Amino acid sequence: MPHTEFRSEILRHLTYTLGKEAEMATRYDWRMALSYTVRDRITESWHDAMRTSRDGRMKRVYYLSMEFLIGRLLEDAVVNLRLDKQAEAAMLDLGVDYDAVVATEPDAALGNGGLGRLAACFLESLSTIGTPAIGYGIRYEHGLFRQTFENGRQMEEPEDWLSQRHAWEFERPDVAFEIGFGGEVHEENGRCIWTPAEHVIASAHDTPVVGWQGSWSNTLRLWEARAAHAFDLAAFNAGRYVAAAEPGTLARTISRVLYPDDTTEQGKELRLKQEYFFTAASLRDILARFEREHDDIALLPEKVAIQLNDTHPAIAGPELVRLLHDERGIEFNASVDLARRCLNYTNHTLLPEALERWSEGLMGRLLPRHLALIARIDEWHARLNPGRTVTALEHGQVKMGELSFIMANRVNGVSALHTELMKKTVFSELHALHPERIVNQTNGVTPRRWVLSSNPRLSALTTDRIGEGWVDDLEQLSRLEDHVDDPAFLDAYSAAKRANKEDLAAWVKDSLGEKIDPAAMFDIQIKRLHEYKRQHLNIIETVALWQEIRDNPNADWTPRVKIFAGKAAPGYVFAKEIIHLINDVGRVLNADSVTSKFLKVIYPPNYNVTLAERLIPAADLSEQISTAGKEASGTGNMKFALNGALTVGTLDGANVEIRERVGADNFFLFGMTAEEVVERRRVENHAARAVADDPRLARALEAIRSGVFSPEEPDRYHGVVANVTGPDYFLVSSDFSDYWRAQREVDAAYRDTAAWTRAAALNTARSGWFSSDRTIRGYMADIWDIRSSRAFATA
Ligand code: 26V
Repeated sequence: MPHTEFRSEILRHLTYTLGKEAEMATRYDWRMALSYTVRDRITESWHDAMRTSRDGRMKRVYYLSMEFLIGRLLEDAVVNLRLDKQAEAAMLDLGVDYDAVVATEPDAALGNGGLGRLAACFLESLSTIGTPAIGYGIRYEHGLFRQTFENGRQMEEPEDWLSQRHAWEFERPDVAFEIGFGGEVHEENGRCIWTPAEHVIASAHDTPVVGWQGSWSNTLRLWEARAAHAFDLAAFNAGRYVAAAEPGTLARTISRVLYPDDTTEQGKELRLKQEYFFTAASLRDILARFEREHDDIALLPEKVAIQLNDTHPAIAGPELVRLLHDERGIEFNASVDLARRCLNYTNHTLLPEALERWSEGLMGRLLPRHLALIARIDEWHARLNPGRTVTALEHGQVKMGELSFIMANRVNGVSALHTELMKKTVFSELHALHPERIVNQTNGVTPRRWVLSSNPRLSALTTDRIGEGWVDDLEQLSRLEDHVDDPAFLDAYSAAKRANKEDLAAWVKDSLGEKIDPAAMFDIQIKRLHEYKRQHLNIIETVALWQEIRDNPNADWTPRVKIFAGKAAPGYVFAKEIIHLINDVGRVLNADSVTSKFLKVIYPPNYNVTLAERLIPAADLSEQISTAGKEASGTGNMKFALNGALTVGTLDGANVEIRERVGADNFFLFGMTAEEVVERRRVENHAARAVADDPRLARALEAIRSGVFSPEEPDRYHGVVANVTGPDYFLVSSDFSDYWRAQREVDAAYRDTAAWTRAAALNTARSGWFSSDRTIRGYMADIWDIRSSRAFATA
C-alpha cells in the first residue's frame, strides 16, 4: 500500500477519532492518529487469529502474570507490521517529525524488572509462532514509580501512564466478573457454599499483541477493578457526598498500583487481594471460553494450559478446584486432578525473602473457602504420597511455592543452573517425590524488539550479510561466523557500534549535560538494585581504578565510561545507599580534571524499557556480576550479547549458558562458583580477610568510608563499608580481587580494536539460541503439550 493511502488514514483518525484539525494537532494528537491507523492493521489479523482458534477448538495458553513490562507499543507494532518506511514517509508528508511523535508515548511500566519483561517477550513470541494465547494481568493505574535524583538520592514519583488515552486497548464492558472476598462458608446438601462479604467487579481491557509480519495476534487481557455498587445512594441523599463515592474508591484501590518491591515479601493484605482478584477473574474467563467451545469438562487439560508466572497467581490451584468442585459439583479428587493437569508453575527466584507466604489468619479472613481447600489439597497430596510429607500449610502459614508445586503438572526454572539449584535447595523434598515434574526452560528475549527495532544499524548489516531470516529464526545468526574474518564486515560492524555510541553520547549530553567520549569503552550495568546483583562491587572497583589513575596519570589507561541505571525498591535502604554512592562517586570523578578523560560515571535516572533500548545497542561491556547462585537467569545479559557487548560475569544464571555458547575466549569470567560461595561463607571473617589480602580493596573502601565522596557528610557510607567488610553475605570483598583482574584483562582486550570487534561479532553470531521463540517452543513441547500452531488448526 502506498504511503499516501496510509497518510489519509492517519488524517481520517485525526479528524474523526480525535476531532482535531491538522493545523491544531499536537504531537500527542499525531501519535494517537498514527497509533489508531496502525492498530486498524492489527485488528483484522487479530480477529482472524481468534476465529481460527475458536473454529479449530485449539488448545490455548493462558499466561497469568502480575506483571507485563511492555514498554512503548507503537514502534513495536510498526516494526512487526513492517510499516516503518510507510509510517515515516506519511508523517514526513504531513510535516510531522516521526521520531518525535514516537517519543511522546508513555512507557507502560506494568512490571518491576526481569519477570515482567519476560512475560512481554513471551506474548510477542507466542504471536510470532502463532500459538493461541492470552496473557492475563492487572491494569494498574500507576505502574512502577518514576525515579528522579535529588543530590544523588533516589526520589519516587507516581507514574501516570493512563493520564493520556491508551491507544492500544479495547475496553470490554461486556466481559466482567464479580470477585468476592471475606464472608462465610456453609454447607448445604453436602456442598460448600461461600458467601463473600464484599464484592468487586473485574472488567476486561484487551490489547492485541502482534507477531512478526503481522500474521497472528494474541491478546493481553488486563483486569480493572471497580465497585460492584459504585455509589451509595442513601449516603448521597443524606448529603454525605464523599462517603457516597467511597465504595468505588475502595474497590478501585485493588488495581491502583503495582507493588514496587520485588525482594521482600511483606504479606500485605492488598497484595493478596490483587493476586486473587486477577487470578479469579482470569479463571472464570478461561472456563467460560472452554464451556462455549466444549461440553465435556474432562477435556479441560487437553484444551487449557495455564502458566503461573511465579507464585503470584498461585491461588489459581484452590480457586480452580473451587470452581470445579463447589460450583460445578465435580467430585473433589477429580477436580484436583483436572486442575493440576492444567496448571504449571515457573519459579523465578531462590531468594528466601522473596518466596511468598501468607499467614493463615489473613488467608482465612480474606479467602475462607480457599484456606479450607488448601488443607484438603495437602491431605490429598499426603494420601497419594505416603511417608514423607511436604505441605503448603505449615506453622500457621500458607507457602505459595509449595502450593504451586503440588498443584502443577510441570514446574520450571529459568536457566540450567537455576533449575538444578531448585532441585537441590527450595524444592528438594518435593522433587524427590515427583522427580519428573521439574524441567528447565532457559529464558530468552524477543529479537524483534531487542535487535531489529532497537538496533537498526546492526540489523541492516546482518540482513545485508545473511538475509532477513534471522528475525524469526535467530539461530541463523550463526551464519555471521563466516564473516568474522572479513575486514570489511568487521569495519561495518564496528561502525554500527560506534554510531550507536555517538547517539547515546549525544543523548547523555542533552539530558544529563555530561560529555562522554564515544571512543571510550561503554561499560554498562542496568538492572534493579539488589545486594545480590552487586552494583557496589562495580562502584568499589571504579573507585580503586580512579585511585590508580590518580597515582599514575601519565600511564596509558584504557578510557571507560561506567554507566549504571536501575531503581531501588522504595523501602530498600541499603540499595538506596548504593545509588547515592554511585552518584556521589560520579560527581567527584566526572569533575576530576586529571582522571576524567579516562574514567567517568553516568547514572541516568528512571531506567525503563525505553532507556534499555537506547543503552544496550551502545554497550561494549555488559556487567553480569551477581553472587553465583543468586540470579535465576538474567535476560539483560542475553540482550547485551546479541547486540555485541562482551560480558564480564560470574558463573550465575544464564551467564553459564551464554559463556558456553559464545566461547570462553569471548567472555570475561571471574568469581566464585555457586558451590564455592556456600563454602566461603563458612570461613570466619571472610570479608576482613579478603580486605587484608587486597590493598587496593582496602584503600578504595577507606576512601568511601572516610567521606572522600561525601565531604558534606563524611560518615554517610559507614554502613555500606561496615557491611562489605563485615557480614558481606553477598561476598563483594571475597570476589573483588578476581573482578579487578578480569577488568584489567578487559582493558587490555579493548585496546586491540580488531580482536575486540571480532569477539563482539562472535557474541552476536553465537547468541541466537537466546531468542524467546526458542524458549516458547520449549514450553510448548515440554510443558503445554502443544505441537501445533497456526498452521495446524484441528478440531
Ligand atoms: C517478587 C515479589 C515478592 C512479593 C512482592 C512483589 C514481588 C514482585 C516480584 C517478585 C519477583 C522477583 C523475581 C524476579 O523478578 N525474578 C527474575 O526473573 C527473571 C525472569 O525469569 C530472571 O531473569 C531474573 O534472574 C530473576 O531475578
